[in-house]
Amino acid sequence: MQIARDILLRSYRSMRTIRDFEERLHVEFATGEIPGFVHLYCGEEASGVGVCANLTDTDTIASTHRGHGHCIAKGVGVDGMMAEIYGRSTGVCRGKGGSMHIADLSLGMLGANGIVGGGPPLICGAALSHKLLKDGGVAVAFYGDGASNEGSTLESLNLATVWQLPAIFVVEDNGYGEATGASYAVAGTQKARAEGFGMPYYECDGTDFFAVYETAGEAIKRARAGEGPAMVHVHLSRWYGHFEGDSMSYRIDGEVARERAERDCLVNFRRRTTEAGLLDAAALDEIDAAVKAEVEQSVVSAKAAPTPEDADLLKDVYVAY
Ligand SMILES: Cc1ncc(C[n+]2csc(CCOP(=O)(O)OP(=O)(O)O)c2C)c(N)n1
Ligand SMILES: [Mg+2]
Repeated sequence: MQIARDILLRSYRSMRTIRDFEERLHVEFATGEIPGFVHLYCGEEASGVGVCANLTDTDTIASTHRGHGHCIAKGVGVDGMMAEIYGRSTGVCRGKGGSMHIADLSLGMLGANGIVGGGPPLICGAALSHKLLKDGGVAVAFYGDGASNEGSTLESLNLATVWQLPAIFVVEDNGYGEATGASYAVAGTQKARAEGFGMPYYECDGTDFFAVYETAGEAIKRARAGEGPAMVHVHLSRWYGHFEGDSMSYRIDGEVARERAERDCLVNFRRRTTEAGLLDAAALDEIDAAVKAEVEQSVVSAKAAPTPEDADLLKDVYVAY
């Protein structure tokens, strides 16, 4: 498949932005200035970006507790995100959502979610709305191998087929739910689950942007054409702890180092695009430098921004319909 140069450049920029944003948060979180928990998406960048490169602003996504990457992939700006994670009033949710409830409805980013298995039901609602409004939109839920065991997820697979929704279930399988291995905790296979609910199953290497883009693209294309839901099972690896502060004693020696050395989506993307003459290294270097400066600036701005006023405590929290 030939992918347009502008999509390649935009996708590389998105993956690089996620990597730098998360690596920077890893450092910043350790200072104790960031409230709450953060769960980093490093190592998983090609999944969110490969899926979202097939989406428009009309399409909707629901994310997880590990949501920064999905936000960036859907186009949310790093300034508003960093300020949000710092709990500042300039944040994309005015500092009231934080890392685990960061959202930007104007871009169809329905939110990170502290409830494991919370995203799949949300996209059934969003997909039903796309279907009834006939706006051509598709709704995508990202969820983990752990969340794949939640009743809410299994009910959503059922509902999506019953209602023939333009809904895509992206299982981001990093092999662990907190410290529990998927090989221990997940019975049967994701494929059997999808097929058991009557929807097609796709799978791909989540560290290969091209594989994710093409595989998710097929599922999204058929959903957009009114052919119903699908599951996309993405195999990937998380490079940091479940949350920042997790010592990862449950991972075998050298496991993460090997993943970093052999399955780095950015390194693989650069090698593939430059060797094939699709992009030149200078263009990628330019993106690297621009993103570095952008992320740096987002930290400076976030730290300088005010926290919300006490008087605004209940504003922007509840929506009256
Ligand atoms: C309903 C619910 N149960 C349990 C938790 C605690 N919890 C937070 S993240 C997590 C593991 C999720 O694993 P997975 O879905 O594989 O996502 P990953 O962290 O690997 O990205 C658990 C059990 C929660 N937040 N919500
Ligand atoms: Mg997991």
